[in-house]
Amino acid sequence: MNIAQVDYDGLIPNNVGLGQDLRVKHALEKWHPGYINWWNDMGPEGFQESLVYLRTAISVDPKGWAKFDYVRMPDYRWGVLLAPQHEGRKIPFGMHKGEDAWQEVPGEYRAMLRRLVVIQGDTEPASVEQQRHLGKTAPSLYDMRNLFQVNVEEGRHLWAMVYLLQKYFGTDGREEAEALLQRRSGHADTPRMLGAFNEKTPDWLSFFMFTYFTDRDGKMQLEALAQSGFDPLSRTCRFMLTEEAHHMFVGETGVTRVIQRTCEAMKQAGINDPTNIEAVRKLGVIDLPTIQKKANMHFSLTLDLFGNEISTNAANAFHAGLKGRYREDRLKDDHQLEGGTYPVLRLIDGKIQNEDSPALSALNMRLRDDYVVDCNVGVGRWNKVIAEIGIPFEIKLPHVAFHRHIGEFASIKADVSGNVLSDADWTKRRNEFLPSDADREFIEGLMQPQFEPAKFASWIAPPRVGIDNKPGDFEYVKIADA
Ligand code: BYC
Repeated sequence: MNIAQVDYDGLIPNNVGLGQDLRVKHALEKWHPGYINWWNDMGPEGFQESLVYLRTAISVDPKGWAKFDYVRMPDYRWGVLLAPQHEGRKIPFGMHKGEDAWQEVPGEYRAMLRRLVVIQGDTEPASVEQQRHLGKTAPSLYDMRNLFQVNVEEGRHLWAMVYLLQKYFGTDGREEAEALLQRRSGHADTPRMLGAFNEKTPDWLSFFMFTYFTDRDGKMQLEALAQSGFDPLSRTCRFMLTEEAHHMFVGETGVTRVIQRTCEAMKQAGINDPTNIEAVRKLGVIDLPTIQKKANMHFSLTLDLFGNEISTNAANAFHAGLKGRYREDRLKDDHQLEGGTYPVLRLIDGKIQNEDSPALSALNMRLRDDYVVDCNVGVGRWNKVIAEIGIPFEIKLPHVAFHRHIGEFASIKADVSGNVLSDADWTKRRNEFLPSDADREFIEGLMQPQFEPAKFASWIAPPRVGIDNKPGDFEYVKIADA
């Protein structure tokens, strides 16, 4: 079959020849009703009957893989799509470097690989669960559509991981696939696996920050897994990355539009002082210091997703050829890292300082460093918007030791500049750095739905261009009566 083309004939669109792979086809068809139940229970609340202008993947060819049309979300064609196989691909790093990439799971790495696939899979439905209430307060139909697009694609990413589990991991893979539908974000007894995916996404600024910061962790982790010597995982992640790019676009432009609206409203009202929070809030926009606090919160929660700075798990996964570095294929070294070192920020005698550590053990740190660089690019663009409108304020990413729950800095309290604070000082100053109850209440109060085409809530600017080049008054969601 033509791998770029997707077979839409069966229940599960795919480009992996499911029609000839009856065991896996049946396993996925058996899993399907549970998935639909999960989607109906935990997917976007109140809009399942609405028609949403969504893109659906019809090919894995980078030039034109998607088509746009109105779809009821439960009818979305979730499918299994892998990027094309590269003939003769070799394992690009670790002890097996240069050997043929694996087309089957190597027995000795089965448990490690399954754990990586399950953790990746678990984040996808978690984010849908976290965002399920947001449709009701969408600031426009454009934004509502983007939210739902992100949601259905996270659903598809779950399918991607479930396919790997069902095809390559036998009975335990099937059990893991079931368990992915059982855990729930924030549930006291059966929570999702990683911390940030059990937090609430209570409002749209959080949604934009989440898609900017946390989906970007998704990008980094997927890039690292796309290097995998286990070829089906690599190919799956490569295609997921093309979808992930839109999610980060939603986050980056979402925050940009919030910032732009705030600065424009301030200018118009003749307010130049960004710390005059009361006056700014009276304009029906979100003040810049509160936007900064939201960024502090989501950035720090996301840093926890990189695991411990020094990690044997990460070293083992690299050594085995299962999880590489960010864009391993573009790096110029021996790709084995046996003797190398990497500077790791650590807590030494109560002080935060760099220490050279074995490069293999420092791989989480290295990926996190690459992540911070990537985050700063968009932050620079946000600051350009503020500067162009002429408000004296800059968004800054907090220090990596700030507000951490995993790793070196979980045991201390630090301010946004990385100064270590006593518990008492932290308690006193916490609301300087993170959203307070009052900040949350203010933002919640602003979250009034705006469902008329071409209209936007008071606190966000319209986008510069529409989705799929649609005009400004396009009805991105045709809302069905509940
Ligand atoms: N929360 O050796 P360590 C995305 C555990 S986002 C709870 O440092 P490792 C998306 C760890 O499991 C990307 N527990 O761990 C975004 C280990 O426990 P065990 C998701 C944590 O393995 C938006 C122990 O602590 N993909 O796609 O080096 C929307 C020792 O830790 C946490 C991946 O993450 C935590 N934050 O690093 C939708 C890729 N951190 O096993 C989707 C797959 C650590 O000793 N995962 N622990 O009991 C991995 O590569 C790694 O497992 C991790 C952790 C980076 C997560």
